[in-house]
Amino acid sequence: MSDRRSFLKFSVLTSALLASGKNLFAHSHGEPKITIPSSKDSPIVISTWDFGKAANAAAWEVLKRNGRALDAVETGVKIPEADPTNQSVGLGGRPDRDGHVTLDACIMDEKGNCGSVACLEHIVHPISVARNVMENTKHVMLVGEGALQFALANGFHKENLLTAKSEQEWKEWLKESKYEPHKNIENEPYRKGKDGKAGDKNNHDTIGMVALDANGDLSGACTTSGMAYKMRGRVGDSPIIGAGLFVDNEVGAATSTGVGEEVIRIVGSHLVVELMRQGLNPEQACKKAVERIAARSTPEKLKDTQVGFLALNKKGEFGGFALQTGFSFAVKNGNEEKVYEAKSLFN
Ligand code: SD4
Repeated sequence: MSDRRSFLKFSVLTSALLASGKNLFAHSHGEPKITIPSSKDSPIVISTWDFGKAANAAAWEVLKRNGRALDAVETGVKIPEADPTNQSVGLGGRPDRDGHVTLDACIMDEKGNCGSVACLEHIVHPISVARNVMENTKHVMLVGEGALQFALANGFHKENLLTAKSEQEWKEWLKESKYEPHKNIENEPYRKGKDGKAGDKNNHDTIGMVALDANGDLSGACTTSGMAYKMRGRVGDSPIIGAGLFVDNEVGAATSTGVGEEVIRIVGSHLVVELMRQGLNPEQACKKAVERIAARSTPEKLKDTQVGFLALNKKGEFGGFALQTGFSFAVKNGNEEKVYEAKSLFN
């Protein structure tokens, strides 16, 4: 059956079921389980930071045609990955302290399948390599040389990801060689533009994106060049399933940004999803996870740390929460296209 015909059949079926007030197709063995989204706001896509807006727009092109959330999130995050002016994701990302741009990414679908690459060099779209790992290997995660080998064997091309701007900034950094994880806290000097005003749009972090499609299925993707000037071989939370991203199609999906070490310690995104399972709404769940990080830290350390969580539940409700001010997230559905400032524990 053609895609269009199956979609028409699906639409007629879903309209009838919605009219009858039923929320779920009964299904027997071998038949696909089709959940009708209970929110009038689905499909929906949300992603971290204000640069998420452009990524959401690309994802929306897939979602609005009743495409799969998995395709939407991959398509969406490829936008910042390919943008050389974005210095925290993909091409143009800031390098490690030895000058290598090393990328971390993961992806997860509605069936709990997942794929991930860490410390991958020379490939513009690590998210697509992660999807390849998920779909074409028996593994979840490939790292470093092995991940590159796999990418090259699967049609990806080797490219230089270090742009002149990132290289020049790295050389400046080398003069003092002082590693300070980016905080991405409002009014931090590094977020200021050339005019000295806060909010340089080029200074952002990881993109984490989660989406709910017209079929009621959730998927997520997360991709980053990680903390600038990190140690060679350092891997953050972003490619770690459960830390930087987690999807449970019964409950919701969550993703994170900020200092990855803090997120890994509490397996943050999995925690957020489990908190939603216990009945918290997305913002409350993100807040609880942030509070857990705070409870395990010291005021001195927290002052220099930013972590933000973003979550979407099965009903299409969304929310985010951060340790510090300055964390924004972008939302796109049939009704709105908006960037929200997340609430935070500290001001
Ligand atoms: C990491 N979480 O590598 C990523 C980077 C990031 O704000 O989001 N920084 O730890």
